[in-house]
Amino acid sequence: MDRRRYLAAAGAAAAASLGGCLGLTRGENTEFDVGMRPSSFDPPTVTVAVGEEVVWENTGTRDHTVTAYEASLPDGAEFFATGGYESEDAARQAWSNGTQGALSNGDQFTHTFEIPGEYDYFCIPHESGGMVGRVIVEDRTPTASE
Ligand SMILES: [Cu+2]
Repeated sequence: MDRRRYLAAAGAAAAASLGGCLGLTRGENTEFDVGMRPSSFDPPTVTVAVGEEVVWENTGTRDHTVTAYEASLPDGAEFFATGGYESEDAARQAWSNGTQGALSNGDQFTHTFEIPGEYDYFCIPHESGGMVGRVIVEDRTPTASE
């Protein structure tokens, strides 16, 4: 290959890898904030500002849930769970009645956090394997990068 061709190819490769990096930054072409491995959330902890939305995506092949630990919710905060259940009990019940509320590969779940504080959540089928996560909601204005 001649030198010009080589440089063009190298440039395209550099641009592609740079794009991959930017894809992981919140707000820069971000498709989701939290992915899912076979038995963990990735990353397990995310920090957002009040009023921001968190997007989960099942990036793995096993079914998972995103289910809030009701007892961990800050006062006045809304319960959240895949499947739209209104309580942790209802979500657990629905899962045991035929894996209702499951997020399959490529499915997304979003929740907007309106009350500051720490929110712990888990995946029902993999809770015993330690599949838990936390959303920290800070009482501040979102920065431009978010
Ligand atoms: Cu899971």
